[in-house]
Amino acid sequence: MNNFTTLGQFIIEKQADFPYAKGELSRLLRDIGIAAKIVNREVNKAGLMDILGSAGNTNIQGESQQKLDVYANEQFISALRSGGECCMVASEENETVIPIDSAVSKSAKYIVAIDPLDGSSNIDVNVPVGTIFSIYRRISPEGPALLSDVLQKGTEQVAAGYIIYGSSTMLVYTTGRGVNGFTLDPSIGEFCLSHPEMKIPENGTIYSINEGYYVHFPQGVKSYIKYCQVEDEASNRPYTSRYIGSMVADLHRNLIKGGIFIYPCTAAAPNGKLRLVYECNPLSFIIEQAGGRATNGSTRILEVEVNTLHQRSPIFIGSEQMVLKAESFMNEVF
Ligand code: AHM
Ligand code: MG
Repeated sequence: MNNFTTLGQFIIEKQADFPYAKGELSRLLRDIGIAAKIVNREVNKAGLMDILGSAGNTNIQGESQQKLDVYANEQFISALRSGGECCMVASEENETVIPIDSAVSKSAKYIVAIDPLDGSSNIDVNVPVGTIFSIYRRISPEGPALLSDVLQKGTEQVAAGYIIYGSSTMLVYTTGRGVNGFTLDPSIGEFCLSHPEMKIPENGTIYSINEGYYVHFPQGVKSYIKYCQVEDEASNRPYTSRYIGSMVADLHRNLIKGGIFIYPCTAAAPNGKLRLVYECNPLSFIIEQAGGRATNGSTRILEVEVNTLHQRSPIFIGSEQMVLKAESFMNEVF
């Protein structure tokens, strides 16, 4: 018998860390894990099937939606609906929140914000894509959940995680007590603990940013990029540039190897591109729990006021020393 821990076993063992927990959060995480396996199956088949390609719709951000986005969105929502532990879902793919008012979910106390398939424009070229999720406890006392239940600051997250559909499929999550990573073993269909207590190196040599937009970046970002490219033996510069264009994959690599990911504001996108609620906050929670740092250039991402569901934010995230260095350039007066 192999000595491995499955995601299901791990979640149940960890429930003991929360003395008052009744198992609802554990069940919610388990539901997300099950939906992830279903989505993984379809993502793996993408190159073979007609499912590949644009569904012909555009999402509310005006971006063309791939069929797999729609599929993943449906799978996660339906898993959360039938699981009974979630009373409202907020998704990148839906303009407004999706209340779940089935008989079982009415009294459920958790809200899930999700980007069901991040980086989906990469699917047709076989580059890793990801799912990002964030879990909050509802704050409204009773009745149908309210929009304000999901517009909580990132510090209020109960759990967050991502799934990377890559050369292996992994689920990485935190409940605020460190970060653990599980790799899907396709032969048994289980996520197995492969990366216990993940820690991001305090410093690194990889910077990830879409340098194609260089001319549109704020001066602080331009100066930091130049800093990364200058030769300096003591600090291992020049650094390596790596940008997949699929945030989960870029972040996952940097989490393991050490690095910084930046999506700043640009002239055309004054608040950056990435969304606070279901992209920046969950990934920042994970990176902080792994010992890293995440800010918008000056303020901790998790403390940014959330006003709207699809709010965007610039982000500087990764190894603590690298993010601090980038911030120091952002704070310079030019
Ligand atoms: P999406 O949510 O529409 O897939 O967009 C998010 C993705 C991130 O995964 C990635 O880091 C970024 O967009 C890439 O954007 P760009 O092509 O502007 O560099
Ligand atoms: Mg996205």
